[in-house]
Amino acid sequence: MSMAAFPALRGGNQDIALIEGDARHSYAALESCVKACARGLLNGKADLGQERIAVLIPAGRDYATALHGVWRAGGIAVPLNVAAKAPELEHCLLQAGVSRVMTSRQHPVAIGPLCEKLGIGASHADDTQDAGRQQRPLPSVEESRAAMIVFTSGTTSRPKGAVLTHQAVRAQVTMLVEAWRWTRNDSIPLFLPLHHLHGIINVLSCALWSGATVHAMPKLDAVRLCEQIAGGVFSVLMAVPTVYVKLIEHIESLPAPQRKTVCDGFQRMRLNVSGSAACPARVFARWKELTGQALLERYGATETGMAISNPYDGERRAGFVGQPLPGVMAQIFDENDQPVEKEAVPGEVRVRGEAVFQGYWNDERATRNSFINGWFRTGDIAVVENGYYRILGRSSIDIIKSGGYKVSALEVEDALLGHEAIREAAVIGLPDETWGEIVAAAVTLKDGASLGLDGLKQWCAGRMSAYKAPRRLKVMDALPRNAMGKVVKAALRDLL
Ligand code: MLC
Ligand code: AMP
Repeated sequence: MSMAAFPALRGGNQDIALIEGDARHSYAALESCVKACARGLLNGKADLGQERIAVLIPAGRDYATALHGVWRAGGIAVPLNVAAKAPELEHCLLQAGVSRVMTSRQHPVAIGPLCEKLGIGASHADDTQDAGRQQRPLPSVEESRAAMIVFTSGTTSRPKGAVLTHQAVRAQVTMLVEAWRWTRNDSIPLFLPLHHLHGIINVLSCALWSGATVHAMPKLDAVRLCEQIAGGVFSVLMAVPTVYVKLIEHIESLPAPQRKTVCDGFQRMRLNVSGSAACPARVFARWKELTGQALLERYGATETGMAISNPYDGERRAGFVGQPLPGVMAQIFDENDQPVEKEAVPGEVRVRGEAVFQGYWNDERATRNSFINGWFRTGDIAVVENGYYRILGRSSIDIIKSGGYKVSALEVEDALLGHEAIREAAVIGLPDETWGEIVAAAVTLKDGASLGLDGLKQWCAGRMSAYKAPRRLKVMDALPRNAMGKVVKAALRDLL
């Protein structure tokens, strides 16, 4: 299909698109920043021609400016984790062949030395205003072109870049806007990171497509969020289960009158959504008891966008993720790659449709392995019961979900082997009430070496994002191995 990339900022000129601290940015102001940014990036060129531009900016006007600026100029945006450590950023920058990193003067991220080392340019999203004065036309970008590379961990050690076209982005956004009834009257807090689809698509892009208002927050602050919700500031909340656990803890700690005001505030909202990891039935039940809200749980992945959802109207079932969203084809397959038509028979969830990604950037082999007969293999095992999907788990023990973040056990193991005291390392996820799973490591040490959890945490701090660092450590004489010499991770779970 050849169509121009969607405009995406669809609020009335004077409507407020983004609130950031005391600053309120109208749609008209954001639109002019985006155009200026795009012209600055082009700097006289007609089209960026799929140049990869990293966006390393926390939530706020500069992030939206950079993302849309890159799109309008014909580039591919590569949103990166502002809290990532240098080795992680280096991997993504090199893997995606990034030519320039956009940062924000207001929220600087120390990327200078790394850019210098890699010979990559850096510019501020709000620095391009002068170049932007020339009123050159912006390119017409076909929908079939790539819009974004989003890095995601998998069963390979280092994260892979999933390529999403403008068509896929539009399909993901319009599907959710319709399914969850977004309108310009909506108002949503944004505290999730903006290098994953949950923050980028479900919160920011759906809101801006609908002409709604996004309140950008530097991080989750349960106290402040609950105060604002008591004050009726928001109509919609989208979060990972860990956030609901943290909100429940906070609400339960409040004195009765204050607790009632906060719970009444949540009750008045039109929608509370949970996703990115399994929402435990007890969290669903407690949230309903406290706030009267039946959490709408949905299921998705970086490669597919949101795929399966409980209904807006109708029964939202605890422990279930609902039914395929409009436009999404989802199907359970058995080990022989045959579709499972019967209820209650488990198999792998596979997804196809307009919203699904194109492939992994520069990784044909991984792309080939992740599709079968046009279906994307999610690696998640599910059953359908009474018409609703229920996710049972993952086919690989090497994928951990912690606080909604996907962590590759192999990536953490590779990193740990760089520690001078560690001879062997095996990493697994352990169940945890707050985080869903936490990262745990079993290691053997080199002769005469010693290692404690605090020392390991300190060592990890400069080398990997906090959510990947092991929270449990077991030093062993030998790792449990099978006859083939492979570590038996299932056995490790019991030992840890
Ligand atoms: C942080 N900590 C963790 C942790 N993350 N501990 C265990 N497991 C983790 N995953 C530790 C920190 O090191 C710190 O410890 C303490 O917890 C508080 O950290 P924090 O960063 O201040 O936590 P907080 O701000 O409360 O963040 C919690 C959170 C965050 C849930 C908001 O984890 C988050 O934004 N998760 C969302 C990830 C996401 O968007 N995933 C979507 C992927 S897309 P100490 O010792 O220093 O105090 C996808 C598709 C789909 O999955 O379906 O959506
Ligand atoms: P990511 O690669 O970070 O996009 O994570 C995608 C993965 O998150 C999926 O493959 C699932 O394993 C998991 N996931 C997302 N939503 C849910 C959910 N509602 N219940 C269980 N798992 C989920």
